[in-house]
Amino acid sequence: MSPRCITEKRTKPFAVLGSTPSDSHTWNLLFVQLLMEENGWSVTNLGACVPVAMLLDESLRRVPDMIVISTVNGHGVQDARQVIEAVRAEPSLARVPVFLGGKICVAEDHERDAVDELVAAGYDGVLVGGTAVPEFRSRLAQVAAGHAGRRP
Ligand code: B12
Repeated sequence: MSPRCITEKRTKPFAVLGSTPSDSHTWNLLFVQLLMEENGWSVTNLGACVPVAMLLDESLRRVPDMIVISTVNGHGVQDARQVIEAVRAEPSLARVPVFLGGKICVAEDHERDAVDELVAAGYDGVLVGGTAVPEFRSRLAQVAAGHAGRRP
C-alpha cells in the first residue's frame, strides 16, 4: 500500500472517474457519474483532459474499487492505451477493475479491433455502442457485490 493512501471504512463502493488527457467533453462524464451514483456508488469525477499523473495520484491516494474512463472525442484508441499502461504499472492499482466507455474511434469499422486491443492492454471492459450502458450497469453490480462481501 502506498504511504499516501487513505485508510477508511467504506459504506459504498468508490470509483475514480475521468477522461483521457486530450478529451475536453464533459456531459459524458456527468452522465456516467450520475449513472454510478444512482446505482449506489460514490464517485470522484476528475473531469475532462485528465493528465495521467493526476489520475494516478488520486487513485493512489484513495485506492478505488473501480476506475472509469469516459472518452468521446474519437482519440480513445490512442489516449486510453497510455492511461491503462500507467495504471497497470502501479502495483497497488494493478488489480483494480478499470472500464473504458464512450466513442473510442472516429470510424465505427475500426471499433471492434480497437476494443480488442484495449482489452489486451489491460482494461476489464471497453463498452461502446448501444449495449454499453446496460453492460456497465451489470459490471457495476458485480463489482459492488464483491465490495459488500469484503465489508467488515
Ligand atoms: C457537445 C459536443 C461538444 C462540445 C463539448 C461541450 C462539453 N462541455 O462537453 C464542444 C463544442 C466543446 C465539443 C468539442 C469537440 N468535439 Co464534440 N461533440 C459534442 C456533441 C454534439 C455532443 C456530446 C454530448 O455532450 N453528448 C451528451 C452525452 C451525455 O452523451 P455522449 O457524450 O454521447 O455519451 C454517451 C455515450 O457515449 C456513453 N458513454 C460515454 N462515456 C461512457 C463511459 C462508460 C463507462 C459507458 C458505459 C458509456 C459511456 O454514454 C453516454 C450516454 O448515452 C457530439 C456529437 C453527438 N451528437 O454526440 C460531438 C462529438 C463528440 N465531438 C466530436 C469532436 C471531433 C469534437 C472536437 C475534437 C472538435 C474539434 N475539432 O475541435 C472537439 C473536442 C476537442 C477535444 N480536445 O476533445 C466528435 C467525436 C468524433 C468521434 N468520436 O467519432 C462528435 C461525435 C461529433 C461528430 N459526429 O463528429 N464537442
